Amino acid sequence: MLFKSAATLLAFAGLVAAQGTPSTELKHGYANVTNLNGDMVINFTFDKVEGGMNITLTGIKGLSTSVAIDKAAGFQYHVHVKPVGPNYGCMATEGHLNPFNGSLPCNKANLTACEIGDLAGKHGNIVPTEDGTFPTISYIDTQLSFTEPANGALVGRSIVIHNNGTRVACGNLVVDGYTAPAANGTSTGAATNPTATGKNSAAKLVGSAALTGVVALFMMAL
Ligand SMILES: *[C@@H]1O[C@H](CO)[C@@H](O)[C@H](O)[C@H]1NC(C)=O
Ligand SMILES: *[C@@H]1O[C@H](CO)[C@@H](O)[C@H](O)[C@H]1NC(C)=O
Ligand SMILES: *[C@@H]1O[C@H](CO)[C@@H](O)[C@H](O)[C@H]1NC(C)=O
Ligand SMILES: *[C@@H]1O[C@H](CO)[C@@H](O)[C@H](O)[C@H]1NC(C)=O
Ligand SMILES: *[C@@H]1O[C@H](CO)[C@@H](O)[C@H](O)[C@H]1NC(C)=O
Ligand SMILES: *[C@@H]1O[C@H](CO)[C@@H](O)[C@H](O)[C@H]1NC(C)=O
Ligand SMILES: CC(=O)N[C@H]1CO[C@H](CO)[C@@H](O)[C@@H]1O
Ligand SMILES: [Cu+2]
Repeated sequence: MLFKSAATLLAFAGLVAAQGTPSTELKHGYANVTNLNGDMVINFTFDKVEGGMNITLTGIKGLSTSVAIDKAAGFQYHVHVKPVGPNYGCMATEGHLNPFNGSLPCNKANLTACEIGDLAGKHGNIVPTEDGTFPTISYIDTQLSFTEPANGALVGRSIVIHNNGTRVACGNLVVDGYTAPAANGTSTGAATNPTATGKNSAAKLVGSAALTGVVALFMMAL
């Protein structure tokens, strides 16, 4: 019991340090996450609330047992550091949002040890259903912010959905009041390659060079 409280306190202290001064301007965002055909879809909304970010997944379709290779673990999803690339290449999104060098798999009992962009690790994978539909999923994430920290903010990022290592759908995070760089993509493609949830400790907002090498080094299947 005592140990548990101590762990909670530590985690809380970590969060306070991580979040910094909250923005009073950016409050709402969304990500329209799809595959190429639009038959695999999750609509994400992000609302800044007291205590963190209210993340809601609606209109979920296409995440069915028939398309899932790994049916038991289901679909993982993360905030990735870069926007979706030309032709909606999900690989262009590079690795996970991970400014504090968290690790995989996420230990839910100690969120400070998780990658902050590891939404599925922190809040649960989406285990496929037979018809691929789900009721709305909603939770508060205590670590994510539109603006903080500068190298780990949500603006300019993307969301990627995986199954058994393959990137099956992706979409840019669009934040009201923040002008994202021009997107190159027009529709989302399932990645042809398994892989690639690299650690991105050096991630900066869009435009960071020198990242590719880091990602390549840390490539791992998920
Ligand atoms: C969101 O994705 C769905 C499915 O691909 C598409 O029908 C819809 O037009 C998209 N909306 C926006 C605003 O991109
Ligand atoms: C989070 O968003 C959902 C969907 O909009 C809403 O139903 C829920 O009340 C919100 N929760 C909080 C704590 O704001
Ligand atoms: C998903 O979001 C897009 C853009 O906001 C919207 O056009 C579309 O109707 C939404 N679909 C569902 C099923 O909620
Ligand atoms: C994360 O790791 C990188 C590379 O090893 C290091 O430069 C950076 O200071 C680390 N950041 C934190 C918050 O520990
Ligand atoms: C939680 O994780 C952090 C970062 O890895 C670590 O420093 C800390 O000791 C962990 N706390 C507990 C209670 O395990
Ligand atoms: C779009 O493509 C151009 C030309 O390849 C590139 O300079 C730019 O960085 C790309 N933008 C994004 C958001 O990927
Ligand atoms: C359940 C399942 O089919 N898992 C597969 C995931 O992908 C690896 C290759 O990366 C296969 O070896 C597994 O069988
Ligand atoms: Cu991912």
